[in-house]
Amino acid sequence: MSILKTIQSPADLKRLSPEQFPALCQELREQIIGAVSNVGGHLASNLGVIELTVALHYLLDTPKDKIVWDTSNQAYAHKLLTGRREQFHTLRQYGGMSGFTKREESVYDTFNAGHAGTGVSAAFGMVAAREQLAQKHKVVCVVGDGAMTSGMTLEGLHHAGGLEKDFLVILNDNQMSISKNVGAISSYLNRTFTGEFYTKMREETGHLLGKIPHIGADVQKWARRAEELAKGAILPGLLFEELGFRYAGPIDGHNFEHLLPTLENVLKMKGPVLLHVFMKKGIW
Ligand SMILES: Cc1ncc(C[n+]2csc(CCOP(=O)(O)OP(=O)(O)O)c2C)c(N)n1
Repeated sequence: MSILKTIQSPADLKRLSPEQFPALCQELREQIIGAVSNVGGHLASNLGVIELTVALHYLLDTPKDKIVWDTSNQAYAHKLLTGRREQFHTLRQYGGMSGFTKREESVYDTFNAGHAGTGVSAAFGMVAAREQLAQKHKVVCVVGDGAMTSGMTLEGLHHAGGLEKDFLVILNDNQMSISKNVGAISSYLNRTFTGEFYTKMREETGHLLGKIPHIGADVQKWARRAEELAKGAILPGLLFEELGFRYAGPIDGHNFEHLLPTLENVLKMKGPVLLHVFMKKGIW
């Protein structure tokens, strides 16, 4: 029985148990591949953010809480979970659904995007409006590593980091723009550790330390502290910390056991926070 067909809005998603999410993600992938095979579109970017999209709509209270998808070439799963499954076959066709987010199309689409690099500034505008109106909702911007190299993204981070209002930026780091990412920020992000290497190292060290009788658990605790310090030195958090953001992550963007608790935590944090998530473009 299809899980996706039972979801008319994120309220239905909240009724599922997280154990059902992998099966739901599989259905989302099948729908997206089916539609893109017919009409073309941004296949790889969309397959890469499916777990993140499910986790965000599960934890946030959209449309009251706002999600801004930078460029919005990766919003197909967002569209499928927000009441547009039945029109999905009209994607990118005359008179049909847009391939990008479009406010005229849905209350869940917060910004008419298409140009890369506009998301952080647009989302921070929504943060500023919220503060003016003394409202309480959350604002989350998902921005790719390609768009992170855009001047407007850096202006947005600079502005948000200086004003210290609650704002979550999620860096969707798949090490790819439309083709391989280039330039200084891209090499900075990838300089020393890839997410896979880092996660593996952390798991293996923890596992080995835990095996040492009597002292294993204590050593593990200290190793975790040392790891936090080392992370600051070897991972790219420093750039964002210097811009006034608290840096969290990196985490595996395809693993709900990492995604859900981490997102839950960062959504509770005060001030500007950047969560670094590693994704694989085109993952099936
Ligand atoms: C200003 C601008 N330049 C180029 C493009 C073409 N374009 C569409 S998607 C994309 C890749 C963006 O990469 P990234 O931000 O890493 O997001 P991903 O697709 O990897 O999730 C580009 C360059 C665009 N939409 N806007």
